[in-house]
Amino acid sequence: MLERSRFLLAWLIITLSIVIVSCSGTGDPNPGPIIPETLYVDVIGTLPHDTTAYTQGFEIHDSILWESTGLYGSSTLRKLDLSDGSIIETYPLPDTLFAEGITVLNEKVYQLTWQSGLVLEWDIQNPVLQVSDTIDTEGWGICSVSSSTVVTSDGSSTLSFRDINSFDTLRTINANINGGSINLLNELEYVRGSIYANRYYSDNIYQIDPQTGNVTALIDASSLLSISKRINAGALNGIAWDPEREAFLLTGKNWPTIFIVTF
Ligand SMILES: [Ca+2]
Repeated sequence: MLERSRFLLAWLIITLSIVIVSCSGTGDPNPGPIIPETLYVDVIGTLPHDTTAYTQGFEIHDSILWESTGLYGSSTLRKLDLSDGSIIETYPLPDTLFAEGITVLNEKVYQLTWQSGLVLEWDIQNPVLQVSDTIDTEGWGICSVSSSTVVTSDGSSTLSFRDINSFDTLRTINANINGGSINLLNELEYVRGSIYANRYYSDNIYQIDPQTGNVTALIDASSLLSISKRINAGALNGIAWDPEREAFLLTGKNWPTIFIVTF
């Protein structure tokens, strides 16, 4: 009887030990997909926007809102008043160029073109069109991430980090959610260590880790434009960070409004 009790006690200890070990592992080796959080836009103000502006690039520098507008025959660089959205100056491009994204770096506006391979350059004090460089991809969006590096999009899920002096590609990342690529990335903005990209034909903005390409948040901006105002408006395309308001300015191609929002 004593032997049987000892055996049962040993069996109980071993069984409990197995249960404890199996419950106190170092973590589930396959935790499953990580779903980035969805954020929504909170509108804190609006500015009027020119409905003839086929917006391709949007960036604020020294309290000036710079805008690039596209299409052959009507592409421009524009200087807008950040307080009321009015146009201060318009700089037209040749009819053969289709303007795309812009970024301001080292007192110059760099402007991409869609399929010509040309990168344009404008001095912000005296904007006169100059060709800065060429790139071997389509030009869609651009933002500056340091004093020497810009990031460009080309309509795919690839974001290219480029040297500002040569526009040579230093490295690329693939924007993705759990390995699933997010293509059609268009206008870009770099804010506090994250790249924000809106996706063509959608009302989604993706917050992207510049090291890994992982999407860290999805911003649903579908509430911005009412159905009645969408009739003559195109896709959301335009993200500019306003450091004074600590807010994003969002607009789109031929939208009647610039929305001042927080996420
Ligand atoms: Ca931008």
